Amino acid sequence: MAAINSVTDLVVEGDLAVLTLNSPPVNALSYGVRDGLALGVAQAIADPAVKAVVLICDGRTFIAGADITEIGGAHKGATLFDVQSIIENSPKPVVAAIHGTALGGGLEVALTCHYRVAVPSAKCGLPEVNLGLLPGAGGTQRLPRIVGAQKALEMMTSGQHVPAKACLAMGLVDELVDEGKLREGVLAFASKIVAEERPLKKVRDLSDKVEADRAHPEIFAAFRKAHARKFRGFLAPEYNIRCVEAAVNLPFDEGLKVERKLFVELMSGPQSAAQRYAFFAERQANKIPDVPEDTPLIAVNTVGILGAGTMGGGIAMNFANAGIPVTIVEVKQDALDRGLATIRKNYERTAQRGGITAEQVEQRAGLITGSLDMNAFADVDLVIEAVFERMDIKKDIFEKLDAICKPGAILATNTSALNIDEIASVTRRPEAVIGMHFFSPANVMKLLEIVRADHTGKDVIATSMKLAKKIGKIAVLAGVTPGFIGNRMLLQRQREAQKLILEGAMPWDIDRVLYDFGFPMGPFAMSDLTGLDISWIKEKSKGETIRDVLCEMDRRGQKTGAGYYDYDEARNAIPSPVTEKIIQDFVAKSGGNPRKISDEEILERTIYPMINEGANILEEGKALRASDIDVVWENGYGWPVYRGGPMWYGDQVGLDKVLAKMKSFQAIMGDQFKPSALLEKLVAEGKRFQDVTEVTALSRQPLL
Ligand code: 3H9
Repeated sequence: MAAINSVTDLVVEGDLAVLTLNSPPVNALSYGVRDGLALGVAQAIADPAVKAVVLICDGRTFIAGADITEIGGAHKGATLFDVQSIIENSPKPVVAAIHGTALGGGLEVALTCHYRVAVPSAKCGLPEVNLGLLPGAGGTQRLPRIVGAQKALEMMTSGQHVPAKACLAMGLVDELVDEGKLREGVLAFASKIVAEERPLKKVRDLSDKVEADRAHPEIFAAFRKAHARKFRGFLAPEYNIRCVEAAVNLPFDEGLKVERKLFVELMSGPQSAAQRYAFFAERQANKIPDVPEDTPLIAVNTVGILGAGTMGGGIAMNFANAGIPVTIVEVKQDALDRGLATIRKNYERTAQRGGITAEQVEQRAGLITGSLDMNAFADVDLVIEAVFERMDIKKDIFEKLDAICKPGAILATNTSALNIDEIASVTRRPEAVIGMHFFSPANVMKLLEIVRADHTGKDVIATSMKLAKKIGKIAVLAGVTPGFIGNRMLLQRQREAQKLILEGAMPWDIDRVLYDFGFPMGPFAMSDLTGLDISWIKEKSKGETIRDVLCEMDRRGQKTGAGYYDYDEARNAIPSPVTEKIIQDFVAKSGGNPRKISDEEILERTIYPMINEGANILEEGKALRASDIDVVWENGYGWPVYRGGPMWYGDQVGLDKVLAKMKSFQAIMGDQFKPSALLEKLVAEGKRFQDVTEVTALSRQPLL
């Protein structure tokens, strides 16, 4: 085998040249890979013995895209367009051999090859939209020419990874070969096209699909309308759509120009910067400085869950979905039956929507069994407690679990606020105790806060982080502190939102500002959805808060047809004159002096204290890094990903501005706005949250 460079090899076998890329972890199109491709294909073309060229990758995947770390940076070596032009204009057929994932620039390279072969487990996609981008190497023009505008729109705006079988059906892949036999399969395929003297198929020259689409311009308006809610606030989906429109309406090279212009605009804009940051932040969150990659893992083949309520049931579904059997224990038969019935209903609903098959419903529901006896946990590898948030109850349970569970089992609590060190203290094995804070609905929400207590074992942490990935969650490590990362910061926003309505803003003013900022809904609409009476006790209510008054009037949220808002038949929220009057009376009674509050103040009052609290959390070592806090907010609380998370947002606004505002609020309203010492320090040193690379108490290393 002849090395082209450190990441590319070329070998000639008979009349076929095989160009192999090996650039771990994902064969991204870094400059070395681009150079290797350009030189390798050129060399194969120049070799008179070669009749066709095969492009194949070593390692876990075909090319997974451009190297995201290089995007927006200075250019080096051959461009991707040079590479594509050499491949597409090759006088000898070039065949892409796909395993793992052909994504983004990777699929775009494959689309300049004349044929594509894949193993059944492979997937293809253009996920640039998730990075706030569009496929910028001709993908927006070539994909619609193979699969048509509708499918191209779906793939490009969802970023979905399409399984090889579906790719074959839509013509994106020419042939599937046996799993594990990609090399043999692609060589046989290449020999066949040489023997049959098949033509050089250039995707750019295909026209039947786009010509047919040209007669149906209405598909674009319909597509925009159907996805308006999902795309709200994001630039990239709209730009992807415009590129497909260009593919349908313009000659190939003109379409490429549109693609380039829009790509450059997105690449240099703030949304893509935030989304690329979010991509790496999510991956970074898995790295825990004092828990190395090779920490031995505990095998988790069975799981026990205590509590069959909404939370327990949702948690159970995650494990069943991943093929892990679950035993749910409840105190009473009717509660257990209700819990299991809800799980089945949820699965059936997913099946009705086409998410899973009827067979999968049975398979998954079948993995979840119920019991009334905690002794059923004797042999499970992991128990997750999901009962009431009361310390005395939790302590009692953990004492029992300690007595029942086998040595080595992980004992987790789903508490969202209680002190896990205290819970662990009642066991003889505090090293086995950890927090697994799922978010509601637990089978849907991506975030999992993994809470490390004082004595939690490293193997327990490493296992919990890995397990989170296995069940499709995004895990972030937090330390023990009231509310952990997410809820501790949320409290700041809730407090300010409640204060603002006593100062003159209406709930819908606050909701509108936060909705326009990009949250799926504001805090008051959220309260109406979850119910105002959560942890409200009728007998103890003294009408001391707006919420008390609303609950006493039986305005407890959507479930009672009214809360902060009124609701029409279709559950549309309507600003309520009743609530407005309640607030006005309340303010008048307490001697308040309502004033006009600007949108700017609403935003700063609700968001800046959260950023400040994030700084406190970071400083206390309850989060490892600022980006972990951002991952929590994006995946657990609906922070718009195109704004990167509260800490990233703080950096963009400028920490000096955030600090100055906190100080001015503090001067008027007191120490709830006391700036965090870390915020002060960063501003004094001209640094950002992103510069806080070292971590604190969580891994027991110094800050900054
Ligand atoms: C693009 O192509 C633009 C073009 O259209 C236009 C150009 C002109 N670059 O996710 P994992 C790293 S945009 C750099 O944990 P998995 C990742 O950070 C790109 N690094 O593995 C991680 O590093 P570490 C379009 C990358 O098995 C390691 O690889 N493509 C890239 O769960 C393992 O990643 C995409 O958006 C990259 N492109 O999932 C695909 N990709 O170990 C993005 C990964 O240090 N990638 N890394 O933390 C993915 O979706 C997943 O990584 C993949 C593997 C599915 C491939």
